[in-house]
Amino acid sequence: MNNQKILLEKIKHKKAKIAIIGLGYVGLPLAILLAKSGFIVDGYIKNKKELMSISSGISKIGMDSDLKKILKTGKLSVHNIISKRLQDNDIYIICVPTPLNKQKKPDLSSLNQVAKNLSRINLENKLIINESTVSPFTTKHIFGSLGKNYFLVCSPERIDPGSKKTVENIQKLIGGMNADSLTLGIALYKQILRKKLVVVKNMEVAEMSKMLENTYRAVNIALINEFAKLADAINIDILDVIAAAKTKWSFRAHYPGIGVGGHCIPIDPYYILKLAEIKKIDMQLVTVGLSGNERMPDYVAQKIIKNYKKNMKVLIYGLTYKKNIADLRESPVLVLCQILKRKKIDFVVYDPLIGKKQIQKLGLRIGKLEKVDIFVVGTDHKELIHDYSLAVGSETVVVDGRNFFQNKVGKKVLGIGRLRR
Ligand code: SAJ
Repeated sequence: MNNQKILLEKIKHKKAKIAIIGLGYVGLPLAILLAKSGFIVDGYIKNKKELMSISSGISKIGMDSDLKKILKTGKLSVHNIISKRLQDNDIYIICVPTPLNKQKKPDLSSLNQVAKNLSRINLENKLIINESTVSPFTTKHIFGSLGKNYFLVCSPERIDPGSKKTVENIQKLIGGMNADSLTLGIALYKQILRKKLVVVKNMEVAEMSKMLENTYRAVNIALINEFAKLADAINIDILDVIAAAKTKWSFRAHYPGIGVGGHCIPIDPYYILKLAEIKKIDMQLVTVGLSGNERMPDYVAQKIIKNYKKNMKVLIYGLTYKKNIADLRESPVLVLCQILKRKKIDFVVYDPLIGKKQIQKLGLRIGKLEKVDIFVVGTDHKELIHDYSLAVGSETVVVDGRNFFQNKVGKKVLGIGRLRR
């Protein structure tokens, strides 16, 4: 039996030992799912503190009870990435971050570090799967020449933090370096995914699709933000307009807001812009869209500044990048806070999901839910529905950065593209 068949049999009988490199929003749910399905899974991370906390069943992504249960079975264990155990695995699923550096260029340092670790072991007859978000040809460039006779696929992650969509229920793409690699990748995911895999021609199609998916979302959010600003100027309610446009089959609704945060949408398009720059292809629609989104915190700040008088009490409610998850990464509300600080506007913040220590670490002052002069909706967590009445009095001006309020509250509600109420 040839090497590919040997690994295929191991996958089919759940005997393949799986390494998940990176145990964050992508890697940890995947590790738990694979372990629950019966595989032996080794999670690898480089941060010692995180390693200790995950090994004790504490995850920063709110999967503690699942994690504790699966750790008890012994099917999942957590190791340092430099552990010799790495060479005993058969399959390596890479789920490390691909952020931007200060110049908003791709930062592939985590991926390159993983490649270095893998290049030190004998990869013969093993399978590498890249789930990290990269632009076309990156998977091949970084993981395509680490040794002989190993297999390589790209299957970009499609996690949606905070939603009910869980890993096993999300349709995924997969593209292989060659047919044998693809067969192995499909066999593995078939063991855990409920949704049929979408097999694409090669790894580059998978990489480029992920870029298109998230750039499409970023640019469409930018478009609706621009329409919302015009709606503000002509006093038409943008939500009425979107509701009307949604009746057209080819219109996909996006909604204006205080800005675009998270580790995907505001980040991934810069990866495709870098490739376009190298290939001297003009993608200014993407560039202009991204900067339009990045200006939204300032658009909201202007509404606060216009209504602010010295010594007014200002409360910003909700700091995270989107509702109902405790994730501050790239949050536009933090950009708003910096703008208000620069304008010497005194404010306090309140977020039901973010602890006091974390808020203080951000250099922000925690406020109480009590009557204020200006109440700013930074993030519309589900708790807002009852929290707001503690802070919004009859004279409170509400600056609604998420168009949460459908009716008038306080003295007036200033939304983004909403009728002044
Ligand atoms: N946002 C808007 N208007 C919108 C939608 C989102 O301003 O109409 C803002 C959100 O407030 C947030 C940011 O954009 O600040 C990103 O929102 P998101 O809903 O796209 O949330 P993410 O970052 O968790 O996006 C994830 C992504 N998943 C992956 O990349 C694997 C993204 O591809 C998905 O489209 C998205 O989930 C989803 O909701 O499906």
